[in-house]
Amino acid sequence: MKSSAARPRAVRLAGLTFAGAAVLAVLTGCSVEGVGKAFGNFGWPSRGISIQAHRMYDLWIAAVIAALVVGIFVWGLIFWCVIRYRKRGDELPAQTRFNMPMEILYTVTPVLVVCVLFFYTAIVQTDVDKLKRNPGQVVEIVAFKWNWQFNYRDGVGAQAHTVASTLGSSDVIPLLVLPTGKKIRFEETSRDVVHSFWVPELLFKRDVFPGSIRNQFEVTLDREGRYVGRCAELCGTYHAFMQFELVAVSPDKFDQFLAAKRNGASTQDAMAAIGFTGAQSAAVTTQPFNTRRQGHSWYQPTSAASGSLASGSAAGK
Ligand SMILES: [Cu+2]
Repeated sequence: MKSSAARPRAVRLAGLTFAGAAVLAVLTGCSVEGVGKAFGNFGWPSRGISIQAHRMYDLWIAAVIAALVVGIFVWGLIFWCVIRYRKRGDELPAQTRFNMPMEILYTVTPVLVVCVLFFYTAIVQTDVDKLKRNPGQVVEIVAFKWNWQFNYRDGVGAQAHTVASTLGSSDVIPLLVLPTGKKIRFEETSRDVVHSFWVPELLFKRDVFPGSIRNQFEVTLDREGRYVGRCAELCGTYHAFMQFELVAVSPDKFDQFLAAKRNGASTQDAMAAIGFTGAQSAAVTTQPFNTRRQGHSWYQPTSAASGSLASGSAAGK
């Protein structure tokens, strides 16, 4: 039987638990996005430009909020114990060995926390990895040392045909023009070594393997714009030169772009046909690196700032 003195403490503990739950309810009542924005995304790079990226973002923000609620509750208990049971004299307090309910509580609770985190992670991961039987657009990503080729396909799988294609070179950054609002299937293959297809704003990258392995993934873009893409696997000397640009446009504009490409237009002309004229018809988020790797193309000391790091790195771009 518990003593009557233990009851107020139990009531207080229950009160704290209730307060923690109330804070959680208030926080989850607000939009996850709103809370995330207010706190600098809690270290997450951005909300991304695809529906899949938003789900990963929401998982991260919600996990941090839950961790903070648990953390604040535990810190509260710690400080409460520190103050409530601080040393008041030389008399040794009552020595206890263990408390079975407490032992069970602090074993079961972390297991529950891990289970909840695992549950939601598995749901989001399955969702992000999900492939549709009939995606809205299929694009084959061909990586090679050291550039990219993007093939617009007429179906899924290696047996489908390429209907239009964009090839990058040392002088021209390849543009990957894609529609918003459609599930886009990426099918990856490499001509030589392992590369990695990465658009930071998608919050996603997947390795590109040579041989028979054909990695796939799908995204649904929901924000028009132009975003830099990179190779994220150290693939050799000019790995850093493997840049491309993702151009997300409306479905109507994409159809016009693809029609122009199918009629034999260059990517730049097809871009001009959907309103990206002049300098806008080429990449705007990145530019080709200087491939002439001679001393003077990397480092040109100026008379004004001779030998400074700033002038050296500017010359190297
Ligand atoms: Cu690469």
